[in-house]
Amino acid sequence: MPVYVVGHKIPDSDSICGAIALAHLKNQIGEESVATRLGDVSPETAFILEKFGFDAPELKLSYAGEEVYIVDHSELTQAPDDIAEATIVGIVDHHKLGDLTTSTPLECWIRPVGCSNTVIKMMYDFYNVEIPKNIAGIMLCAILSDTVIFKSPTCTTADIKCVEALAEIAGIEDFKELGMDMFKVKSAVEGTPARDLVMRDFKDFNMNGELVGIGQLEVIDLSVFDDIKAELEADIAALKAEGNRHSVLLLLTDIMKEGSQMLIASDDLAKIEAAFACQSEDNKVWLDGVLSRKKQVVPPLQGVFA
Ligand SMILES: [Mn+2]
Repeated sequence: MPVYVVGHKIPDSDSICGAIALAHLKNQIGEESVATRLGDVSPETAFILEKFGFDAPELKLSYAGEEVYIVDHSELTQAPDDIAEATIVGIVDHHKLGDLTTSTPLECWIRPVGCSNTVIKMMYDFYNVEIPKNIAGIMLCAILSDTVIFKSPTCTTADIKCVEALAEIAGIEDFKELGMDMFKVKSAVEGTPARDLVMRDFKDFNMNGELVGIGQLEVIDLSVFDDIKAELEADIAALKAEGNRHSVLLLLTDIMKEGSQMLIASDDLAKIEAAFACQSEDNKVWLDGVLSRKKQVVPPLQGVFA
């Protein structure tokens, strides 16, 4: 039976490209592996897969009785629903350590770098396996996406060196231009239903027993939201009312101005304001310099929920 290599729910490019890249590596070292996914691929990921000639990994939601290698998360809320009935054989990640646990020993590749694919490149180097051109291409794109073309505070020297090495393998001369092409795809939000945008890159976090959902849309100019911001605000309020979340936050990130407008729907607005030492207006606030959910948004929230 193969090991299924799977990223988080509502998969982003790191989760999809990472699953493909890691499954390839595992197959090369004699461990039969299949890349899978927990949801639809985003337009950005579709752009990457098409550019380098890959199909999306197989959609697979249930893993009971299977062996699983987890990519790009270690949170129960982001893992397959029946992960407790699966055997986790490994985790490759670059987020804070979550609440997944195991009953058997496992392999862990967790590093405080900008992208899981940077860690996967370290795994290729460790096993001395050559990275095929097209896999180097998708890994490079995932790193440019996660690090916002190196602008994110999560970006490290290791990520930059990794992109340079992968660009060499993939034969990509201007990787920054490729990065901008990806963010242009991400910025095409017109005509997409508000709920689809809210959920496009959405993660739930268990904050000391309270569920907090945080979505993020990274674009090259916030004016793309001018006509739909009211709909987005109404939708996060509706999403909160439908479920059991304490708060739903949506980050509208301007990658050129390097900051985010946060839309807030919360049972306790003052608590959210306290996390960021800010004053919101109409449930909105501009957070200058904030690009990273994992490094600049989740930790201060965790602080106020502790
Ligand atoms: Mn990632």
